Amino acid sequence: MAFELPPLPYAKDALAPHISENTLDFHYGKHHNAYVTNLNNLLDNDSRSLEEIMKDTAGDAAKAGVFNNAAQVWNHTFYWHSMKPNGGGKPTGAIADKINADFGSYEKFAEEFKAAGATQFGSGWAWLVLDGGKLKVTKTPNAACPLTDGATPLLTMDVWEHAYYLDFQNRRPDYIATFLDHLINWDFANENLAKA
Ligand code: MN3
Repeated sequence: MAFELPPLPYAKDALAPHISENTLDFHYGKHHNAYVTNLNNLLDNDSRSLEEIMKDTAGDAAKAGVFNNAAQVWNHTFYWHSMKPNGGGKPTGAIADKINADFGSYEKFAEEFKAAGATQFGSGWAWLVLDGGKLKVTKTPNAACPLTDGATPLLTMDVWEHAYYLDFQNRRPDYIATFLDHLINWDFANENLAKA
Protein backbone atom coordinates (compact mmCIF):
# COMPACT_ATOMS: atom_id res chain seq x y z
CA MET A 1 0.00 0.00 0.00
CA ALA A 2 1.49 3.26 -1.07
CA PHE A 3 1.37 6.20 1.30
CA GLU A 4 -0.58 9.24 0.13
CA LEU A 5 -0.22 12.96 0.79
CA PRO A 6 -3.01 13.72 3.29
CA PRO A 7 -5.24 16.68 2.40
CA LEU A 8 -4.54 20.02 4.09
CA PRO A 9 -7.17 20.72 6.78
CA TYR A 10 -7.82 24.20 5.23
CA ALA A 11 -7.39 26.02 1.93
CA LYS A 12 -3.85 27.00 0.89
CA ASP A 13 -4.63 30.69 1.37
CA ALA A 14 -6.42 30.21 4.71
CA LEU A 15 -3.44 31.10 6.92
CA ALA A 16 -2.66 34.36 5.08
CA PRO A 17 -1.44 36.95 5.78
CA HIS A 18 0.57 35.11 8.46
CA ILE A 19 1.68 32.21 6.25
CA SER A 20 1.13 32.84 2.56
CA GLU A 21 -0.42 30.64 -0.11
CA ASN A 22 2.99 30.74 -1.80
CA THR A 23 4.62 29.14 1.26
CA LEU A 24 1.96 26.41 1.39
CA ASP A 25 2.32 25.80 -2.36
CA PHE A 26 5.97 24.95 -1.76
CA HIS A 27 5.89 23.58 1.78
CA TYR A 28 2.86 21.31 1.35
CA GLY A 29 2.78 20.91 -2.42
CA LYS A 30 6.50 20.33 -2.95
CA HIS A 31 8.30 19.49 0.32
CA HIS A 32 5.64 17.39 2.08
CA ASN A 33 4.71 15.73 -1.20
CA ALA A 34 8.36 14.87 -1.90
CA TYR A 35 8.68 13.06 1.44
CA VAL A 36 5.66 10.91 0.49
CA THR A 37 7.15 10.16 -2.95
CA ASN A 38 10.58 9.37 -1.48
CA LEU A 39 9.09 7.06 1.16
CA ASN A 40 7.09 5.13 -1.44
CA ASN A 41 10.24 4.78 -3.56
CA LEU A 42 12.14 3.34 -0.57
CA LEU A 43 9.45 0.86 0.55
CA ASP A 44 7.98 -2.04 -1.37
CA ASN A 45 4.33 -2.58 -0.44
CA ASP A 46 4.98 -2.12 3.28
CA SER A 47 2.00 -3.04 5.45
CA ARG A 48 3.19 -1.11 8.51
CA SER A 49 1.68 2.20 9.60
CA LEU A 50 3.77 5.35 9.43
CA GLU A 51 4.14 5.27 13.24
CA GLU A 52 5.32 1.63 13.16
CA ILE A 53 7.88 2.42 10.46
CA MET A 54 9.16 5.38 12.49
CA LYS A 55 9.51 3.30 15.67
CA ASP A 56 11.15 0.41 13.79
CA THR A 57 13.76 2.58 12.05
CA ALA A 58 14.55 5.36 14.60
CA GLY A 59 18.25 5.43 15.45
CA ASP A 60 19.16 2.81 12.82
CA ALA A 61 21.80 4.44 10.59
CA ALA A 62 21.21 1.88 7.83
CA LYS A 63 17.51 2.84 7.72
CA ALA A 64 18.01 6.62 8.02
CA GLY A 65 16.46 7.30 4.62
CA VAL A 66 13.26 5.45 5.48
CA PHE A 67 13.07 7.01 8.95
CA ASN A 68 13.70 10.55 7.71
CA ASN A 69 11.04 10.40 5.00
CA ALA A 70 8.44 8.54 7.12
CA ALA A 71 8.92 10.94 10.03
CA GLN A 72 8.80 13.99 7.77
CA VAL A 73 5.49 12.77 6.31
CA TRP A 74 4.10 12.30 9.86
CA ASN A 75 5.57 15.53 11.28
CA HIS A 76 4.20 17.70 8.46
CA THR A 77 0.69 16.24 8.67
CA PHE A 78 0.81 16.90 12.43
CA TYR A 79 2.10 20.44 11.81
CA TRP A 80 -0.73 21.40 9.42
CA HIS A 81 -3.24 20.40 12.11
CA SER A 82 -1.26 22.31 14.75
CA MET A 83 -2.36 25.55 13.01
CA LYS A 84 -5.74 26.94 12.02
CA PRO A 85 -7.12 30.13 10.48
CA ASN A 86 -7.83 32.65 13.27
CA GLY A 87 -5.89 30.49 15.71
CA GLY A 88 -3.33 31.62 18.24
CA GLY A 89 -3.51 33.21 21.64
CA LYS A 90 -4.20 31.64 24.97
CA PRO A 91 -5.44 28.06 25.20
CA THR A 92 -8.87 27.02 26.44
CA GLY A 93 -10.25 23.79 27.88
CA ALA A 94 -8.27 20.99 29.48
CA ILE A 95 -4.97 22.01 27.87
CA ALA A 96 -5.24 25.48 29.48
CA ASP A 97 -5.57 23.96 32.97
CA LYS A 98 -2.73 21.51 32.30
CA ILE A 99 -0.45 24.31 31.02
CA ASN A 100 -1.12 26.31 34.18
CA ALA A 101 -0.45 23.25 36.34
CA ASP A 102 2.74 22.10 34.58
CA PHE A 103 4.35 25.38 33.41
CA GLY A 104 2.89 27.81 35.97
CA SER A 105 1.23 30.02 33.34
CA TYR A 106 0.60 30.37 29.60
CA GLU A 107 3.32 33.03 29.52
CA LYS A 108 5.89 30.59 30.93
CA PHE A 109 4.87 27.99 28.34
CA ALA A 110 5.12 30.56 25.52
CA GLU A 111 8.58 31.62 26.71
CA GLU A 112 9.82 27.99 26.69
CA PHE A 113 8.20 27.21 23.32
CA LYS A 114 9.71 30.32 21.70
CA ALA A 115 13.13 29.47 23.11
CA ALA A 116 12.89 25.87 21.85
CA GLY A 117 12.07 27.05 18.32
CA ALA A 118 14.67 29.80 18.29
CA THR A 119 17.52 27.70 19.68
CA GLN A 120 17.01 24.59 17.51
CA PHE A 121 20.24 24.99 15.54
CA GLY A 122 19.68 24.41 11.82
CA SER A 123 16.58 22.44 10.83
CA GLY A 124 14.08 20.83 13.17
CA TRP A 125 10.91 21.08 15.18
CA ALA A 126 9.59 22.51 18.47
CA TRP A 127 6.98 20.41 20.30
CA LEU A 128 4.48 20.44 23.12
CA VAL A 129 4.36 16.85 24.38
CA LEU A 130 2.86 14.81 27.19
CA ASP A 131 5.66 12.82 28.79
CA GLY A 132 5.16 10.75 31.93
CA GLY A 133 1.85 12.53 32.59
CA LYS A 134 3.39 16.02 32.41
CA LEU A 135 3.45 18.61 29.64
CA LYS A 136 6.90 19.44 28.32
CA VAL A 137 8.36 21.62 25.59
CA THR A 138 11.00 19.84 23.51
CA LYS A 139 12.88 20.39 20.27
CA THR A 140 14.15 17.82 17.78
CA PRO A 141 16.67 18.10 14.91
CA ASN A 142 15.89 17.30 11.27
CA ALA A 143 13.12 14.67 11.07
CA ALA A 144 13.26 13.41 14.67
CA CYS A 145 9.91 13.02 16.45
CA PRO A 146 9.19 12.63 20.20
CA LEU A 147 6.85 9.73 19.32
CA THR A 148 9.85 7.40 19.00
CA ASP A 149 11.04 8.37 22.50
CA GLY A 150 7.75 7.36 24.10
CA ALA A 151 6.27 10.85 24.47
CA THR A 152 2.88 11.89 23.06
CA PRO A 153 3.06 14.89 20.71
CA LEU A 154 0.27 17.45 21.28
CA LEU A 155 1.43 20.28 18.96
CA THR A 156 4.40 21.00 16.73
CA MET A 157 6.02 23.93 14.93
CA ASP A 158 8.27 23.39 11.91
CA VAL A 159 11.42 25.53 12.17
CA TRP A 160 13.09 24.35 8.96
CA GLU A 161 13.84 27.44 6.86
CA HIS A 162 11.38 26.24 4.18
CA ALA A 163 8.56 26.78 6.73
CA TYR A 164 9.11 30.54 6.97
CA TYR A 165 11.72 31.87 4.55
CA LEU A 166 9.33 33.08 1.82
CA ASP A 167 7.27 35.07 4.37
CA PHE A 168 9.80 36.01 7.04
CA GLN A 169 13.22 35.50 5.36
CA ASN A 170 15.78 35.05 8.17
CA ARG A 171 13.46 36.31 10.94
CA ARG A 172 12.70 32.99 12.62
CA PRO A 173 11.67 34.69 15.92
CA ASP A 174 8.97 36.67 14.06
CA TYR A 175 7.62 33.45 12.51
CA ILE A 176 7.56 31.83 15.96
CA ALA A 177 5.71 34.80 17.52
CA THR A 178 3.20 34.72 14.62
CA PHE A 179 2.68 30.98 15.12
CA LEU A 180 1.82 31.54 18.79
CA ASP A 181 -0.25 34.72 18.37
CA HIS A 182 -2.20 33.94 15.17
CA LEU A 183 -1.98 30.29 14.14
CA ILE A 184 -1.64 27.77 16.98
CA ASN A 185 -4.60 25.35 17.10
CA TRP A 186 -5.45 24.63 20.73
CA ASP A 187 -8.45 22.50 19.67
CA PHE A 188 -5.97 20.03 18.14
CA ALA A 189 -3.89 19.99 21.35
CA ASN A 190 -7.07 19.34 23.37
CA GLU A 191 -8.03 16.46 21.03
CA ASN A 192 -4.57 14.91 21.37
CA LEU A 193 -4.58 15.38 25.16
CA ALA A 194 -8.00 13.71 25.41
CA LYS A 195 -6.73 10.67 23.44
CA ALA A 196 -3.46 10.38 25.40
MN1 MN3 B 1 8.74 21.47 6.69
